[in-house]
Amino acid sequence: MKADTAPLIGVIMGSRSDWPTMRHAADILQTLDIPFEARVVSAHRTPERMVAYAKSAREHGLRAIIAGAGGAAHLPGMVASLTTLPVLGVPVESAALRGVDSLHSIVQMPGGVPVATFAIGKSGAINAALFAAAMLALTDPALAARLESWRAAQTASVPDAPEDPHE
Ligand code: RP5
Repeated sequence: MKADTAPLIGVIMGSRSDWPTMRHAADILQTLDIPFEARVVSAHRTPERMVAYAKSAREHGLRAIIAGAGGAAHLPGMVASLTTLPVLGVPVESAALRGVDSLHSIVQMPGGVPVATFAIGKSGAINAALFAAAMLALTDPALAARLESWRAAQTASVPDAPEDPHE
């Protein structure tokens, strides 16, 4: 994003190893021209960075936080415990348990501290960004139009046959 554009969405992740998944969220935000920032913020390895980030997120101008983590994926829930901004959790696919551990860690929040939880991996990252866009579009008609165009282009890109008859 342009350096002079204040971010509206924070894309955070527990490790640089999560970036191949979380970059799909960043790509969607970029495509829809939504200002965002991407940061590594680990619940376990950098807990004080996590607390500072979550506590300052609203005054920093963020409207929502997309948080991805894998394995013992406490980041989205811990961030949600520290802010009332919407937190969108993305379970990153782990090597040992293929992300089912991440999904269960993120989705099973106690009543009172919500995390909107998406699918494991790339689809979850894409949909978290689209969901954040839909939230922002409620009060931004220009963004709503861009989101409509993105969906129309997706629809137009789907072929109606499984193979090209000319191949
Ligand atoms: C989690 O541990 C991260 O979100 C990541 O998905 C997982 C593994 O991290 P690395 O060991 O690859 O840094 O905190």
